[in-house]
Amino acid sequence: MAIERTLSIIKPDAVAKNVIGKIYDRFESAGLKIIASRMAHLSQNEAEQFYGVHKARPFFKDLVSFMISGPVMIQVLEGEGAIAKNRDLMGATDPKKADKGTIRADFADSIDANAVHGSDAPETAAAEVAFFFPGMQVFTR
Ligand code: RTP
Ligand code: MG
Repeated sequence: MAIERTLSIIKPDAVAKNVIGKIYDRFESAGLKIIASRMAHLSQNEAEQFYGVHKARPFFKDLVSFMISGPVMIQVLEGEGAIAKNRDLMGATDPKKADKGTIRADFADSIDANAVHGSDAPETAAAEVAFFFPGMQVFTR
């Protein structure tokens, strides 16, 4: 399988719970490398742009308010099949439906406060990485 990059966000609920390190350990233990990262408190405009694909959905307003409710940790993960691997580690959108041992099953409280975001396809991964890390510097090892 090809080496891919994907965009991951640790959402405000998980940052508030002080589990950034525990979530990073899930990525690293699965063979994904953190090749860029930064903490940010998103503006409403940034959150609306980032989740623009959901603009017409009934949950859009709540999603944006939640994403700007506190700081987030944003990272680029790299590894074999990184996009699908990260989605597997995350678990289902609704933590009640997420498989045991996934990040959302273990750290998320609700479908809104669901701990992590992960890109869902190669096209969205490329766009989302460029959105948060324009002109990204990569540190190989
Ligand atoms: P994400 O984009 O954050 O990684 O989540 P996802 O792919 O698993 O889910 P997606 O369909 O992209 O939805 C984005 C976020 O919107 C909220 N949502 N609420 N009430 C609802 O039916 C509903 N559906 C989605 C979730 O917080 C989800 O993470
Ligand atoms: Mg999504």
